Amino acid sequence: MKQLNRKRAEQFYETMATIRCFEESVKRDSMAGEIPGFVHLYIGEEAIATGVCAALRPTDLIESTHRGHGHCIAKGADVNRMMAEIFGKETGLCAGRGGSMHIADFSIGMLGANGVVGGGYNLATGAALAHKMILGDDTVSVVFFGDGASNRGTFHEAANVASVWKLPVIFVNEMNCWASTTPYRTTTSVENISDRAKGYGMPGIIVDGQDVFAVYQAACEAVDRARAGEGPTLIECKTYRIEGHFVGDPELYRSKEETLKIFHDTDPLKRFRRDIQSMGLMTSEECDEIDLVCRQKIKAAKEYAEKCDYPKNSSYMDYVYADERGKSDA
Ligand SMILES: Cc1ncc(C[n+]2csc(CCOP(=O)(O)OP(=O)(O)O)c2C)c(N)n1
Ligand SMILES: [Mg+2]
Repeated sequence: MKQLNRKRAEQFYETMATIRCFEESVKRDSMAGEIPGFVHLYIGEEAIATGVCAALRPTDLIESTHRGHGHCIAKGADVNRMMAEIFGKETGLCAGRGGSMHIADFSIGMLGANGVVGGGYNLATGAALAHKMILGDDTVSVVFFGDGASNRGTFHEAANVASVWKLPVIFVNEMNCWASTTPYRTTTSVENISDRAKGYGMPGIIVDGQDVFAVYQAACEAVDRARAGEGPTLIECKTYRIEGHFVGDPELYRSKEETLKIFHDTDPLKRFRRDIQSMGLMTSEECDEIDLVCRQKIKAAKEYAEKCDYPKNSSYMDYVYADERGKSDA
């Protein structure tokens, strides 16, 4: 059983606050038309990426979704280069070619966000297979996925092979009650996504996704299991999608009042603040100080992204091929 000490509390709060500030900044800039392409925000779901990634080693791997900024930050991505990527700049983590939905940074084990819903399972499972069978180390691979994504065939294929071959994969479901405009109950055959684990012979765990420490504890157990060669675990984190599906979504399918009330009652940052204060681990002033540092960090990231250059037109073929065939002279 892990203990919540001051160092860990600070780390959790800072990661969640960084994600929140990052997303609020991206939301403003996307609404102002400064960001190309669709943006999907992680506001209200910060505890999941934070708790899971805190249970991992830097060398462990994650596969993310279209809603992936929080996963990148929690795994340790540089926020300046993330912001530059979202703005489409050459200094971005993928040289401005990927944007919000395709951020990757292999140097920190972030194998990629993914615009293809359900596109991450087989990449994460394949990476786990490679580490277990070829590289022969005890690296663990995590795939984040939504409730809607759990209905893709790729989930069922990956879960089956991961279980049969006892691969070190952790399936982390972000059960936020919505898949785009469709409510969970109208599209999904099971009461809980974790029920699906039974069909694949792996443990299926439900955790309160608004409680960062609960997520961390569940992730630590799944990581231990995976490293010990006992195979995959499915962790279902109950959360709620506070923002529209994408920035600019008119949200005609649900009431704003209801969403705001849920956020008011379940905001993972406010809740963690209350918890750590009542446990005497951090004061309100110390949390405010972290908030301030995060705001400054994200303001600097935005300034960095704005001043960087867009890729040159002549470089449009760069990175199209893995070898040098597509490389321009510029
Ligand atoms: C293969 C595929 N089908 C459909 C889409 C369109 N689409 C983008 S996000 C989304 C909903 C995903 O819902 P969920 O998996 O619950 O993730 P959430 O957005 O709630 O985080 C859909 C249908 C897509 N990008 N890829
Ligand atoms: Mg969803």
